[in-house]
Amino acid sequence: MPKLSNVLAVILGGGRGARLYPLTKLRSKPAVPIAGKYRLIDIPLSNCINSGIFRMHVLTQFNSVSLHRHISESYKFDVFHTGWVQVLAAEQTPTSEGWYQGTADAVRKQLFQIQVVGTEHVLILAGDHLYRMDYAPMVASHVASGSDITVAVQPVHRDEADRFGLLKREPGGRITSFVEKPKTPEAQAKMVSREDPERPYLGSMGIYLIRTDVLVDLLTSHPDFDDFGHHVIPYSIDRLKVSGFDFDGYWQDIGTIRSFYDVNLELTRPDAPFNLYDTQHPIYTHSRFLPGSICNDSKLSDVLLTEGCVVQQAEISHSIVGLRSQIGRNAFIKDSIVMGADYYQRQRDQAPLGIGSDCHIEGAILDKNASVGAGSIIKPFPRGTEMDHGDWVVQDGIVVVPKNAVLPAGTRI
Ligand code: ADQ
Ligand code: ADP
Repeated sequence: MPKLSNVLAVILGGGRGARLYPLTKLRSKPAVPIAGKYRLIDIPLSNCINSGIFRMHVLTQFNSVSLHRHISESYKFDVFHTGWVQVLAAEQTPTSEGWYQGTADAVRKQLFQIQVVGTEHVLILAGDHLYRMDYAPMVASHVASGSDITVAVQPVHRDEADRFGLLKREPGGRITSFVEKPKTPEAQAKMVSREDPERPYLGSMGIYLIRTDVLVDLLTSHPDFDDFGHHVIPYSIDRLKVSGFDFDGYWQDIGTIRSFYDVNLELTRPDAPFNLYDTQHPIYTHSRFLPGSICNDSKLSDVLLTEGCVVQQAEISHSIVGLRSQIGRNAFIKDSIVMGADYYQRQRDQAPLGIGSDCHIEGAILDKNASVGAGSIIKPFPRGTEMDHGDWVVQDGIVVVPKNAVLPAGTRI
């Protein structure tokens, strides 16, 4: 087995985060809360730690205070350990103007920081995927096959061909053709490579293991390559040894409000495809020392209830109830993500945190520290509806109440 200490992980923490707006209004994408108590960044960081990769860079556009605080307070390696997690935010330097232009440009702008670590390989990961993966077999396959680049691959459903980089492989695993998100039926038909009519394509998971010298050479000699999927991978397949590594576990892209909503709510079922209760491969996060949750005279079914909540005479189904949530009497909550709060009480003259009494909340995402006044009603819109009301937003039919928002009593959405 090759040594995992020879691999540096580089996690792409997101561009403008437009597809997850307004969850990204006040924070960078990696800091978006998931499953009631974690943040998106905890997923790839935990996978790295559980795989034995202890050096991680997180590239992000926003020098977000909450991301820095989360990482520095949650990922403290002990003095006998050489690991670290470093946030590298887009910055102006003498040689570059700033803002990352795309995934490859983000890596290019931090090449110096990547090279100084001195590992032989760089593992490039996305910051918006939910999956549990041991990267060690991928590293072993990459080294054994002598590949310059190894791409993690999964079968792709016939309806999703335009969302992925599709590829074809020869029997030894080498990738022979690659098309980034083909839009036309003709272009998609050319990429069929599997017998299964439901999942006829093989797609890139956007996870790349690259020899460091190859990465440096590719990005410095092609300053116009801004994106891995559009530029680096298609260019490399004819000129370098690029292989596909099969990953058959659960894996979901959560880059849009709709996929974020669906994937979170799937976690409310005891047989959820992503297992948060795997003690061998835990998902790490900030340890908060919160008390247990109190549920008083309430009815809960398919609810992922986290710590520090107070639920009073409420009826909640198929929902996530995040940290420190306070839910008032006679509230009805269905198909919703309630992210909870950073604290229990606001200043004395401000609206109380949480969901007031007699509220009806359905098909919504309530970001942290939201205050929903008593008797408010929120119902979902038809799929595809987009609206920006200011105090709340509708994305693909899902009502999103932004962080710190205050909805007065009797609000109707
Ligand atoms: P997408 O996921 O659509 O496709 P992209 O939007 O480039 O690709 O995002 C990849 C990752 O990089 C995401 O985690 C994103 O947040 C992050 N990212 C994007 N722009 C960034 C920037 N400027 N700075 C920092 N991080 C940034 C990719 C591949 C496809 C593949 C899918 C699988 O291009 O070939 O099939 O992933 O999901
Ligand atoms: P979360 O539950 O969102 O992970 P934390 O448990 O880290 O948040 O902290 C809860 C809140 O307490 C933070 O959002 C922030 O408002 C405040 N907080 C925590 N640590 C600090 C700190 N070091 N400095 C200032 N505020 C902090």
